[in-house]
Amino acid sequence: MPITDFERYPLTFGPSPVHELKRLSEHLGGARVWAKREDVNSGLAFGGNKTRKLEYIVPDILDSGADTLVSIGGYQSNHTRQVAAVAAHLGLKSRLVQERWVDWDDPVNDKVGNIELSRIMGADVHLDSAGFDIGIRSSWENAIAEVEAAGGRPYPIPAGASEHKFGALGFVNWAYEVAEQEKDLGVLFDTIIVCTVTGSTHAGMIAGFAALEAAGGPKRQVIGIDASATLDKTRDQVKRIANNAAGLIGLGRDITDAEVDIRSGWEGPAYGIPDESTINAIRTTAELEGVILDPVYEGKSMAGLLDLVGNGAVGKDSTVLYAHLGGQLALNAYSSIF
Ligand code: 5PA
Repeated sequence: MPITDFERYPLTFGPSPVHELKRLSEHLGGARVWAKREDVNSGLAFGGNKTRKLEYIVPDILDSGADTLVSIGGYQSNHTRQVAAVAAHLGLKSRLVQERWVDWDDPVNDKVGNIELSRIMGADVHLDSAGFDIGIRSSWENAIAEVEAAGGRPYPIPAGASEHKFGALGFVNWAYEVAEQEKDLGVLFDTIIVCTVTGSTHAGMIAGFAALEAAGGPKRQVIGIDASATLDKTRDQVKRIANNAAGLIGLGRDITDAEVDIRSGWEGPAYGIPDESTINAIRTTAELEGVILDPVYEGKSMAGLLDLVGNGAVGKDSTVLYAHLGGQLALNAYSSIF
């Protein structure tokens, strides 16, 4: 059924802002670069891409009669912070598994930023020493079982809300929102650049833009920049989720391998660890635009954008939309870099 027929529980302010990055575009001497800002999309604990995904999951949460949201991420997970905020907003509890996804020795890594806010919002935060993996984890399954054993009614939300049946719908709708905003602004974004890790953000965009194209819309390239450093796993997951979303919205065909365009080279040495290109992208965007990016996700996708536009892989006559998905709170655990 069409995306407009899926129930959506409002958690965001409405369409997220779109604006041009004029000084950055001048600096690159070519493509016009714009940003669409999920980092300022909501008043719930600074929002971000998961808040948008959760809008399509909350109706199912409320129908289920659950009293506790159970989710998982790294110590500095943006996702679990947004789950904690949505739980507070709905009057539910949250139980969060925070694994040591990043081998990062900052002494406040498990204390400040995202995890601090989750604790402030009353989440039941459990640290776990397991390393990074975007798949389904036993620690998360155990947490669900523990909530049940204690007489609670858990609602499971997987990492990044990605492997959830409705996980990609928020970004299917994002594509439709872009198409509306283009009309108002009189621009056409031929290239979208998005950071990809657990996959449902990118997957939703792929399915959404494919449906728009099938309805007579323009052809665009949606380029994912890998920040997982486990590219094959992320690519499989994006394809699977995009196909699921395509089925839900009645695209009527499978998503092709060519549509799952995920580029690597900017993921750094590991998930959560920035390299020189990440730090350069963060500084460049901050100094030229006053726009803040994080070292785990958006700094990496911006590093990809700067190189792809800079080396002509994305043409100088392109109009590029950079999806800013949030994540700045993690900067609190990376002060040593700056
Ligand atoms: C995240 C994810 P996907 O996981 O949907 O691919 O999105 C990648 C992404 N930008 C991009 C920001 C700011 C993000 O937070 N974050 C995860 C988290 O636990 O916070 C799911 C990994």
